[in-house]
Amino acid sequence: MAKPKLLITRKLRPAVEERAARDYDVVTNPDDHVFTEAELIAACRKVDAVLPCHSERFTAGVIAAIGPGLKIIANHSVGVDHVDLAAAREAGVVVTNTPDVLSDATAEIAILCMLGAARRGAEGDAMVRAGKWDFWSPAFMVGRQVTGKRMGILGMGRVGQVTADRARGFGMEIHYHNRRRLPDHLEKGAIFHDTPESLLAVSDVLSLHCPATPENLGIINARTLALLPERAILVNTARGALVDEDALVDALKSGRLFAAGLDVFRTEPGGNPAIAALPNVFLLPHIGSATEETRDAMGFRALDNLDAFFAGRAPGDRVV
Ligand code: 8YV
Repeated sequence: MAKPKLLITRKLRPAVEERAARDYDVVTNPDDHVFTEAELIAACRKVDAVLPCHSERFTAGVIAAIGPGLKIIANHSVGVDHVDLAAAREAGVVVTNTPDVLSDATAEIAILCMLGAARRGAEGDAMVRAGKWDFWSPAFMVGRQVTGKRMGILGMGRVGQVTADRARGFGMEIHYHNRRRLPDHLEKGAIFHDTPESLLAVSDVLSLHCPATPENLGIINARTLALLPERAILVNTARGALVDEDALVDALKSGRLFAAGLDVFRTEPGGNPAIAALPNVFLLPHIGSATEETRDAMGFRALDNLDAFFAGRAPGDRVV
């Protein structure tokens, strides 16, 4: 039987590419560029399946233009906000993601962002590198300690839960808001808030872990930032679209917010120059899941979903 035709939109780990080439008739993107919409449509028209990252946007228009040949979008990401799920459902296209396997790596980055923001990591690093470290005093580069503070987790899914576990290591008191309250064995003593507002009011550090669903877009804005305790720290390793970046810049400039640690932005790649110009930010280029171990696991998980689908079984991580 002929192998199914699979488009892999971006460069993946060697072992993942090897396994894909063994089991599928693979079309790759040798120079690893972000496809234009037209390129994505043209490439997807020629295959049975696509294995994309969050950098490829499957809008309703794109899904309609691809037409009936494409059977499955097996994402190499846990987030699926780049796919119009209703349009995929309507078109009969199966959609899968890669949950669990990236929770540890992303929680590590959330803790890095928290500490980098709280302890002025970017400012200190830039100063030493630039040869501008010409002074020291006990009053110099004083940050905020996170040990013993309250950590608010907005969205207590898998990544939120692992981030909470890591923050417990700093003696932080964990608070969270989630659509549903977690059972005791997952809650582990964390304090549930039934609204985001109630959570924000107690969060010395607020870490975002909710998906960028339509109702969550801009959930961090001028109104909600004003609910945080004075001089709180915002951490975002989820999606840039959760935050009104103009309001964030205002809060960081005024000192209302002590600092922010951000791995994600509204515009990617690139970020936001107004945020990058501020001293009290610690910034990373969307690398939450970027470890060798996790990228291997994500690729294999996406292939597991494809294998199940083409063997006539239900893919384990079916979203649509
Ligand atoms: C990825 C992500 O960077 O999983 C997600 O939702 O944002 C990231 O893990 C990316 O899509 C890798 O393919």
